[in-house]
Amino acid sequence: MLHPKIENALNAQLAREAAASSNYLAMAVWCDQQSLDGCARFFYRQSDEERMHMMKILHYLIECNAAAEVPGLQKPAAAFPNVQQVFHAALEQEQAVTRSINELVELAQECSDHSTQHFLQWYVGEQREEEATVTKILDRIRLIGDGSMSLYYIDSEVEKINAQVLASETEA
Ligand code: OFO
Repeated sequence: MLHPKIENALNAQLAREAAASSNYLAMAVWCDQQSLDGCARFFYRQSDEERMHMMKILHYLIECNAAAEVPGLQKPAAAFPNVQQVFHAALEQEQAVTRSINELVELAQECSDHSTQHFLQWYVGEQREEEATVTKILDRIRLIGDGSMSLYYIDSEVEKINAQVLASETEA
């Protein structure tokens, strides 16, 4: 049986993952509408991943015989000034999720909940990878600069990073 504090915190995290999925979907749509196909693919995949993160928590709560609440969603931001800002928003979102996962781990430690600590380790690793990937994309965007061909090169670089992420997921 989960401690009520853990049950509440996991439900809050479940809602954060759902919001992240919805935010990424809006980013994907924006990129798609700008014909940034590589960036759109990146965010569609991220949106699917965040939904999977949400579902993992949902199934964990059910497995633990705890309450699992399906969250309501706020309308995500749908307009962005440029592609750099989309990836900045993505990094900020990942950093916020990392903070909340770390707080959850600390709460599970305080409650001596070894099962939840073990469950959360997967998220700790996932957050490290996701922050690293978005940081790499922002570094490439900075290197490419904002010359006339920059959007084309940025999109091609993101497409390469998509291929690398997919290859590493297939290996795992
Ligand atoms: Fe990257 O947010 Fe889920 O865990």
